[in-house]
Amino acid sequence: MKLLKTKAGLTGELTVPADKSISHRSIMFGAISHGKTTVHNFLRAEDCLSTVAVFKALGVTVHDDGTDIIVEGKGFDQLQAPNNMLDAGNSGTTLRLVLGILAGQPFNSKIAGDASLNRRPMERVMGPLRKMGGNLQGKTGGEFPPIEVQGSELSGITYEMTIASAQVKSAILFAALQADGLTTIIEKEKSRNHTEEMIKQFGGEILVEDKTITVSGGQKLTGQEVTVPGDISSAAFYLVAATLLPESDLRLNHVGVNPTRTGILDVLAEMGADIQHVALDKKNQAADLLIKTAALKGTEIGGEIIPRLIDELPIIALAATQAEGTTVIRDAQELKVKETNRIDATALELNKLGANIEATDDGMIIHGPTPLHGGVVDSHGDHRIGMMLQIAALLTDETVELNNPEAINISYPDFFTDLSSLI
Ligand code: SPQ
Repeated sequence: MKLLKTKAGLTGELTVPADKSISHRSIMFGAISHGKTTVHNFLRAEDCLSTVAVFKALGVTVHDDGTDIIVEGKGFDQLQAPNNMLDAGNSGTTLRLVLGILAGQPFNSKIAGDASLNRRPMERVMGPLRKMGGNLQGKTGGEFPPIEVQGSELSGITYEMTIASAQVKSAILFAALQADGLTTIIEKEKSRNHTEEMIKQFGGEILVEDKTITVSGGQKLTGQEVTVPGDISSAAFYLVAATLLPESDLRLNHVGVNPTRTGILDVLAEMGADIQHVALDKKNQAADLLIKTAALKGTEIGGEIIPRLIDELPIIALAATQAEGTTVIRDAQELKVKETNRIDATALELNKLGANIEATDDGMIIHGPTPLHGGVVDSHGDHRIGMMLQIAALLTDETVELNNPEAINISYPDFFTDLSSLI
């Protein structure tokens, strides 16, 4: 498809779609709790709908009343053996977190996803779950889906994480809630903490001391009302577009600003962006963001900040192509095992449009500023690469065509309509 163009900046205001990570978890916690959970502002995008379908297949009543999603939870004990293989679609979050739930169930199950998800590594989750007593096997004994799970009883463990991953941590936490005794997780770097926060929100107990998390098994959780804030990972595309385009004046309403997710705000501030927080909603960890055009300079990004902005690195790389000087991104090897290899895809596609990006083993070196020109680019079936390329297309007067744009429906089905309303 031909991508949207603009002659000026982004102006007006927008409420970005609901947070994907929190939407997934609201269904999962609703399902394992007792009583009704009502989810306000659920993200009705393909990934989160995969989570809904998985829990329906496990016998949970989930319905959409047109405004809210209602989950009728009956606790871990009432999940039922699925009749068929569970389908996580394109969603790594669904597959990995559900493995933590399935590992402690008395029944056998099997789960897989689409071609992209079936190439993503699962040993990182299966390893710790096996240590807890889980019985999980990947395809032909390897680490890729379909994953077969035999019903097992779990025991608490102490686990020191070897990668910074909220999905691995969350899978262990779901297993820990069903295990005998205490489980302690020591994180490598602090990653998004929505699972920990929701254990508390649903009435459970969890102790978090810096990177050490302790939870006991056998807790009874109770259904809640959840309000999902806007997704900072979706807001990221507008933060960068409004910063780079001339004469922008944009307001993004009720964006989630949980500090484990706001690495992009820190990096853009360091690069010289003009982004203000107003109307803070402490209860839902959200704020309105006001963005004006600004000139950027290159920066260095690595270490503990990486998990706080991992999904935003492709759009940050685009920002760096327009910044004065060199930007170095390191410690981001995890980008290679997302929906596609996001290091290679970002460098390859942006270089087609005139950028100067070197892909490295754990990140990128971006030389800026480079004017961009037209061309034909590809999403590689990855929603975040597709949206980043649309923002790149706004930076040139020439035509940019995007192959495989439908990938964007994974997290943001209204992306093009929303963007059109601001240009
Ligand atoms: O669900 P999926 O496909 O893994 O989604 C992605 C994304 O870009 O939307 C990654 F591809 O986000 C992950 C994120 O990278 C969502 C997530 C979560 O909700 O717990 C955690 C991160 O993954 P990880 O592997 O670092 O734990």
